Amino acid sequence: MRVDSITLRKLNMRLKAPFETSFGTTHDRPILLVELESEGLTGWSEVTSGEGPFFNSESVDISWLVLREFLIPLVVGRRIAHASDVPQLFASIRGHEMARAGIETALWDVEAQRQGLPLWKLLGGTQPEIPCGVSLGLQDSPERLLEKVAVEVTAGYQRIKIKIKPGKDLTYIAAVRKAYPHIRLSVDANSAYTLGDAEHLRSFDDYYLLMMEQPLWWDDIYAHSKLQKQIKTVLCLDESIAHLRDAQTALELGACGIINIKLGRVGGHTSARDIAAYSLSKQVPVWCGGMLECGIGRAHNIAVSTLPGYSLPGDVSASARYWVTDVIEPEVTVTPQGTIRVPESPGLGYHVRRDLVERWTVEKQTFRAS
Ligand code: OSB
Ligand code: MG
Repeated sequence: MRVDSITLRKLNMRLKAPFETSFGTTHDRPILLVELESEGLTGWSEVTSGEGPFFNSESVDISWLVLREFLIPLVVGRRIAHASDVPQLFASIRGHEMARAGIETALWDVEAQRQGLPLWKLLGGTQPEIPCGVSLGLQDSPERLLEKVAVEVTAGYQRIKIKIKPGKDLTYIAAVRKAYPHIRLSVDANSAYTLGDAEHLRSFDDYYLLMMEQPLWWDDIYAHSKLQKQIKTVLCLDESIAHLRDAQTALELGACGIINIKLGRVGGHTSARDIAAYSLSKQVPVWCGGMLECGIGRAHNIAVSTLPGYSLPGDVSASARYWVTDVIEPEVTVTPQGTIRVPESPGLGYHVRRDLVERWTVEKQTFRAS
């Protein structure tokens, strides 16, 4: 596949409602899209960095700079046999997984189209229907949270994850568990606690949570291994896992019993697939996390979720939960059983609405081979 050109675009998209985590609130979501042209085909992807370096060290503007100055020059004009060869081309760049994933995943879309296959099948996916969960941001009161949970349980979602932080944890968890004794419930702290909170976190054991996601420092796997020894609730790592070696470290140290795989955070489909295969070999379940993506990132997440090892519902939910109008057609919808039926057409399997992409673009730059 010859990479003829790459176009970066920044879009401003407003979430239907603000999404609050322990590290901040997002309402206006800057969306960074990659459009990769190769021999008459167009691959699309979404760089999942946020508005600032709050989730990991990347941001939309930082990713744009790394793409423009370092990553795009390595691929534009080049012939690349397989999208899975891209990580090796980027071996000289450290970090910036979300920026790297932007190019790699767009090329996977091209490769799937070339072969006339849906992307999920090219990746080795085996599940034509995937189980879905939702992630609920921090709420003003337990009552307000219960209203939100009711909506999602009624819609059929198979797992409810609630965001927590110190001061907004036990009373919220207890309220949801009391109202819903049988749902699959998990919590996500986005690194809001320290090891000094171990005793407090142990009190969550009473609520038979499916998991507790990333309670401690974003970059500290060892600290999580110490916490895991002190609590019964299974830990899940999100922020701490940027590549396969992190997953190996985490499982060898006993730092978690579940891994959240985010395509951007781990650098793309090749890395995500390696982590899923490794986790499966260790009988550790994985699931696909979300970064408040528009339809393009959502479509890639759906493809990821079909792989062997994704045995828990992910944070991949309907477009309409976040967006008044999404940039893909059809929008992502969820069945009353809380599943997504995976598309069968080649590539991403969703049509990108260029009219909307153009209308919402606030910055654009195209790179061609010189
Ligand atoms: O930790 O999973 C997270 C959103 C932004 C940053 C971090 C996280 C999240 C979510 C959103 O939980 C999940 C989704 O996209 O539906
Ligand atoms: Mg998380």
